Amino acid sequence: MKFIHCADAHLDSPFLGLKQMDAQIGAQLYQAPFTAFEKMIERAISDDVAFVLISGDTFDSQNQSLKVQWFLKNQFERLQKAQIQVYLIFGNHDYINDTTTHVNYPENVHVFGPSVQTYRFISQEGYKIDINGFSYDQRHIPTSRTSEYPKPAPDAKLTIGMLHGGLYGNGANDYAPFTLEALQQQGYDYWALGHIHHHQILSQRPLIIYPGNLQGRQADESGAKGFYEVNYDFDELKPTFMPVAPFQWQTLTVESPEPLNINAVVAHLQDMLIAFPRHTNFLLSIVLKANSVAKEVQEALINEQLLSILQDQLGNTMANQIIYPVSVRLMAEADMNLPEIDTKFWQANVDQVFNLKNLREVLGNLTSERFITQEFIHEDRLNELRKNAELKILNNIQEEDAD
Ligand SMILES: [Mn+2]
Repeated sequence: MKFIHCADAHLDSPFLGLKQMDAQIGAQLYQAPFTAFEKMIERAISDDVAFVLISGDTFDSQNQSLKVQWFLKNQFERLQKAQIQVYLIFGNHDYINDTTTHVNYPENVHVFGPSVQTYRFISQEGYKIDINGFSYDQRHIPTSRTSEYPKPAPDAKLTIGMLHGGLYGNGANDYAPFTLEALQQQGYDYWALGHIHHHQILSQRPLIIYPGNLQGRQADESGAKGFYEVNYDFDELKPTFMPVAPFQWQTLTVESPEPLNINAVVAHLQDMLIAFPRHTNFLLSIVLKANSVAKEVQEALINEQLLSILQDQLGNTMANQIIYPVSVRLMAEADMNLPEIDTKFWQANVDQVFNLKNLREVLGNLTSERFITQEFIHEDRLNELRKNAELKILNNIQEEDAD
């Protein structure tokens, strides 16, 4: 018997913050989470799995759009035809509210409510499998919910817990926090987690697994994305990671001993791309690391011509594969060649100038728009602003030196 465990599909993600992206590639990227989900469904059918566990954040937004609901209904109907069950919890992104659920899902879909509940699945062989879980009914769940999960039933062959949440760590955790020990001591065989977008096996016995998202949404969600297919021979559980993301985010660092000019940047990148795998598309965050960077490259970084050039140059190198730069920046530690006194002054003051509070103040009333807050009140934007300011200062200093 097999089952699939996925999470964090984030269907209908707007993919914010991608500047000057080619419209066609942008459209494919928007479609990518849907494509990844369809690939997962195809795999479920071709491998004849017994059921699919979906551990939250299937929708990107708590306004579960009709478009996504209809898409899911169609996908779930494909599973229904193949007699595959679906167990679905909602997470902090798609938490249940009064306006949720307008589309009726087929009968093979079992949705968990806000209290922990149990669905029992009977395998073809007659084994009883219990699946426990709950859905978010609010954005934040600051208290642990693990104590609400029932002990395994004596007649159950296999017990699974579904949980959208985060490990207790250093800071606050508003997402149904749990400790590894609590999950391990529950007596379950498999914990189907969701919420963290990086796939990882937290524990082997019992298996406690984050499948990660089906498609990375931004540069820091790099690497392969997909789901786990779990083989169960009624003795042991064997999980296998299955990558399905049409696009993979990847950071590429261009290192050069010589001053980096435009020819060197392009040549280094083209060399690196030769070794790239061909099975998926790549969105590149390019980082330039060199002792010095030619002035025209610095200027092209500021006015973003460099990104345009690299998109033109690298975007069409491979047939049937997209390798597309989405950002290019200097490495933070890059030697800016600032006079020492200036560097000290800059570092002492930079945090007082470039912080989220100031950014919010600059944007004023605009921050009442949620999409503006999401797009601009962000560490990434602060870093960009800071880098651009550093480059402008650097350029002015060099011009002064030249005078
Ligand atoms: Mn989440």
